[in-house]
Amino acid sequence: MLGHGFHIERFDLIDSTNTYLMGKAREGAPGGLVAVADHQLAGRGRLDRRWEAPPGSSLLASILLREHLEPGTSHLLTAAVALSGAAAVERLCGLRPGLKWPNDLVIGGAKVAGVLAEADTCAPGGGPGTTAVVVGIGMNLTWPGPPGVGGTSLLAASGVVVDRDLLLDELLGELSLRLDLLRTAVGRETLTEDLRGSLVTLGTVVSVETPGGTVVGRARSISTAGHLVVEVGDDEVEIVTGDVVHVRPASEGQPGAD
Ligand code: BT5
Repeated sequence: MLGHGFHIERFDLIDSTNTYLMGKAREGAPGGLVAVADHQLAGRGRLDRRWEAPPGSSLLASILLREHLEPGTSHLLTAAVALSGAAAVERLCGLRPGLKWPNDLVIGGAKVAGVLAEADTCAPGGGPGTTAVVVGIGMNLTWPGPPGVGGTSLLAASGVVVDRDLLLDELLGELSLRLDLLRTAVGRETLTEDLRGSLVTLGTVVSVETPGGTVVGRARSISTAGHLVVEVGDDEVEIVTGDVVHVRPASEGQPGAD
């Protein structure tokens, strides 16, 4: 147990910290439960993708949250964890990762961490009107990710070998501040501004793979619901879910992989 109102369970080996905590949520476990593992056998990304990490190379953690969420604000939970991760890295490594919509932390365009949020509106427990949401984060400490995915590690980017438990402690301290912000309208506006200011995606030309096809245009903003607003010709397209597969500043003539 560390401070900040979180209760931490540690595992040498687990299938997935997200899967584990979702099971605990369905058993009625309280918000604030954290699972952290040295190694996952079935680490997950979005859309059934894999999150890979050799044993001991990464922060692999999930947090069960049971917040009263105003309609359309659930993306702020993902943002709160991502921003907390970035702030914790800045404190320990002296450099601040940017956020890449919708759920990556990047340094110099390379992915150093990914966030996965999963909700179960039927899970018992929690106060009236609260939803069980498990937010997981995988952050590369010493391994830059699998070949060919354009990843990096904190070690490669900053030269610092970050202690996993210290990083988790910093992240949870930052998160508890942001959970307080989530609980008021003014705080949510502050969080949204922080998100907008941290998103390296905004202002760049993006190609986004969406379920409905590829959208190419300039990323203009994030809607209050967390959707990416892309300017395509004279129109604005609001993207609910997708992968930014390609980003370049408008001033550059040639595309560059993000
Ligand atoms: C994510 O998904 O980026 C969310 C990753 C969340 C992982 C954490 S670990 C703790 C918790 N428990 C879990 O089971 N999951 C969470 P997505 O945007 O779908 O990105 C997945 C893609 O990132 C993969 O398809 C690979 O291309 C790439 N990838 C996999 N492992 C990586 C790594 N270590 N570093 C960089 N990229 C990676």
